[in-house]
Amino acid sequence: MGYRIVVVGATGNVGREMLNILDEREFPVDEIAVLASRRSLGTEVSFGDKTLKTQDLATFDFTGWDIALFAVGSEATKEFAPKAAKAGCVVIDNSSLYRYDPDVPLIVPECNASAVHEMKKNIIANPNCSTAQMVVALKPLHDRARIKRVVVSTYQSVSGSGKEGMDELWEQTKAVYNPVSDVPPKKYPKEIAFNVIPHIDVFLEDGSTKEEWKMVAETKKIVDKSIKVTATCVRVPVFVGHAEAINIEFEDFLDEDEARDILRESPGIMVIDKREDGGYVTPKECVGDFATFISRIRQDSTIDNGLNLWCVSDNLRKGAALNAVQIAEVLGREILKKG
Ligand code: 2RA
Repeated sequence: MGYRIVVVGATGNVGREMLNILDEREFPVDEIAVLASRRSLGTEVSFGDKTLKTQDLATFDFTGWDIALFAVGSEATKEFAPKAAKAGCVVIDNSSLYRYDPDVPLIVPECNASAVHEMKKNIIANPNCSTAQMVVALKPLHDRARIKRVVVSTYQSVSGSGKEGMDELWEQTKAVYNPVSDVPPKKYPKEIAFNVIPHIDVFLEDGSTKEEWKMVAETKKIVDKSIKVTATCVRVPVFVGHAEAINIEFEDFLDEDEARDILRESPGIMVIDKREDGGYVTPKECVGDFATFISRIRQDSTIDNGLNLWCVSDNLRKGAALNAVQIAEVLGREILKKG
């Protein structure tokens, strides 16, 4: 016996990946419903070798359904997630709405799977894409040598901001080779083609952006509230795949070779780390993979207990859809126990 699953926001980048990953990981699905806003009503989406027609989120009854994977914005989540949860359907939400709610566990299964037992609202939150891949790498190192401080610079692909972001990069790039057609910035504050933009989400009082604040707050909630994090989040002209340059300061010295061995043995991680041409992973190579790739592991000799590493992952997968499905797998094993 399997689960009755709902995918909310099934026509977006993340919703479609959720369907792909449910199928690829052979999640025990007895029945599946795909929901979309009225605007996308009736759109067909693939689930394995099936084609499903989207139903109207506004009128859908979640009663009798086991798990709802939400891949819609905070506004729609705010309206419909409580309804689903009240109807007895566990919500796994990819928006930022519930991530900082003390009554809602924020989960990356490789780090804190047991937090599923802390659910108080029948809702579980999925972390921000840039956080998810980073904490997969931090957790095993923190368990070995306790992390004091993390300095991270991200190189985030345009798929993080949805189809519009991808379309803008595509149109602006074409326009560079076809001067007659000018494509002014719309989704982003400045041109993204052949450029990088040090601004994701809104600016906060202290001069950081909300995307950077998310990495700080979520790392503390998922791994350890004592870890100090400072982030600079940058949008880059890449379609899919986030990359991060991570500098870590530990309480105790951790040798680079031991760090490499720990990461090699850790769940969800693939270490590709050779000090030669091409001995590292780039975003282009991570697309479609489940792994969080780690390269460029090396001591930071400017401080006593420092380490640098390079972290790359498919932001639509580990950064969103895969992590959500992995939470559903834990939920099934630990709580719902069907399937
Ligand atoms: C981004 N992390 O990359 C944000 C939302 N997915 O745009």
